[in-house]
Amino acid sequence: MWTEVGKLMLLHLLLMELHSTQGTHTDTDCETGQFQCKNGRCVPTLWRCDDDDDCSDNSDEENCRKYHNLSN
Ligand SMILES: [Ca+2]
Repeated sequence: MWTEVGKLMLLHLLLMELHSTQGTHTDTDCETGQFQCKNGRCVPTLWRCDDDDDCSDNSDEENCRKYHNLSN
C-alpha cells in the first residue's frame, strides 16, 4: 500500500519536473562534470572560474570569487 503511494508521488514529481522544464529544454542537457550556463550552454566545470567567459554570457565566471575580488 505504502509503495503504491510512493510510486504515485514519484510519478507526480517526475511529471511536474518534466512540465516545468518544458520551456527551457536545455535545463537537463548538461552531463555530470559540466556547468550549466544561464543561457543553457554546457561547459566543463574546469572552465568555471578560469577568468575566461566560456558561456558567452559570463555566467560561468559569475558565481566564483576566486579571481575576482568582489566587494565581499
Ligand atoms: Ca570560464
